[in-house]
Amino acid sequence: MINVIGLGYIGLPTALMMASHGVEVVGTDYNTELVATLKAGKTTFKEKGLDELFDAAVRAGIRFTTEYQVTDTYIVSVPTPYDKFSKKVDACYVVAAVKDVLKAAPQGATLVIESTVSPGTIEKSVRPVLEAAGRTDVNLVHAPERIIPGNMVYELLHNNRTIGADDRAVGERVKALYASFCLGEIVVTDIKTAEMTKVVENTFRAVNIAFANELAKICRHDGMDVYEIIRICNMHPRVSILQPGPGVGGHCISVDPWFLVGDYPSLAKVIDESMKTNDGMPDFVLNRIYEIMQERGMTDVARVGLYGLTYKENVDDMRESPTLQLLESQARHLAPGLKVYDPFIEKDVVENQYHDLDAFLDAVDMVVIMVKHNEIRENMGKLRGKTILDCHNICRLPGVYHI
Ligand code: SAJ
Repeated sequence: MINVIGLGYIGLPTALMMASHGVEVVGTDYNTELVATLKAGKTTFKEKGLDELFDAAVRAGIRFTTEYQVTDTYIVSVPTPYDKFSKKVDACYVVAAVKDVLKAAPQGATLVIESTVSPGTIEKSVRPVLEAAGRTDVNLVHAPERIIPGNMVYELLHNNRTIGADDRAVGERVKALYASFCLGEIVVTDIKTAEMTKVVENTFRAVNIAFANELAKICRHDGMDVYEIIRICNMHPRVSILQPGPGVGGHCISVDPWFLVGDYPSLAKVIDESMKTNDGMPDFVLNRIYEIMQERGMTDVARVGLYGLTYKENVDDMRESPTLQLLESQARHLAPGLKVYDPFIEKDVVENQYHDLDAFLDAVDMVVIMVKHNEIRENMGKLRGKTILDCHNICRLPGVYHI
């Protein structure tokens, strides 16, 4: 039996996937409300294919609880934020979960850490917990996930994976467990290499996005079309530039690269600058809003609406969302009153938030497309007559503003 600890964005789909592929799984989370929701037969976030996967796992017998189980294999999938001051990974949730696992784990159990951590974290922060508890019998493994929100179920099945272990035989055993559902190639390596590869993958993407964002600023400065330039450059066989945008959110690309800056401050220069560039994008958009308002003779901020609150399209996750960052910044620089709408956010989370697209559009003269949800792509006709600042280049009509 596998006990998956942490039933959030990664732990839940992983537990469901294993259960629906014949593995006996118990999912544990300290959040009683979350466990109650799952027990009541409902998923806790929206994701393509998740409800179907949930039903299959329930039919296969998955159980949810707040209790840690006595079993031979644990998978820990809890958040790893970064310390805003030192930029280093904050492994407190992982350490707390490991301590609780050790209370239940029998001799020789295997403890798989899925949470993203900086290279050396398991050695520095997790192994000492085992040693202090006299539990060096427990096998430590790192199995970072690589799935992308918005396409998690497909990617869980098809992505290649990395398993880091002290002992090759243990690594191979855990590989066999993931191979119960994973169709991709599974590489077995050591723990520190596995830790580093995961952080490097997200850092690569962050730096590439920062490059695109910097190009957007250069092009804006001199009236060049950054999207056309990137499109043409990407026709070169060895060039593949990502897209500029209103900022980088989520709990991965906007967080993990900081671990390297925190651990190697004098070495991680490009990474540091890239993260600052990405973090500066919401302010850049705010400035664009202000410029466009002036150009259009608009004076009332309350007639400007931000479309999208989530960190990216077609997900309901608002962590580190560029829109939330922009609103925070706006509170400092511009009169308050921007209107906001997101079809994926049902609860009221910010002021002046709408829950109906038509009502939102009626209330504003200018629409800033912060997130390219399918809904807005399908309803561009409703924006006729509005001033549009399209931060994602989904509309190339004349008169539409871009970043
Ligand atoms: N973004 C841009 N321009 C782009 C692409 C993305 O501005 O060209 C922005 C998005 O709008 C969003 C942010 O970047 O705000 C991050 O979105 P994303 O779709 O690039 O990535 P995440 O954070 O949802 O998922 C990433 C993925 N990592 C890589 O692709 C290397 C995923 O595979 C990881 O599993 C995930 O992080 C994670 O959990 O670490």
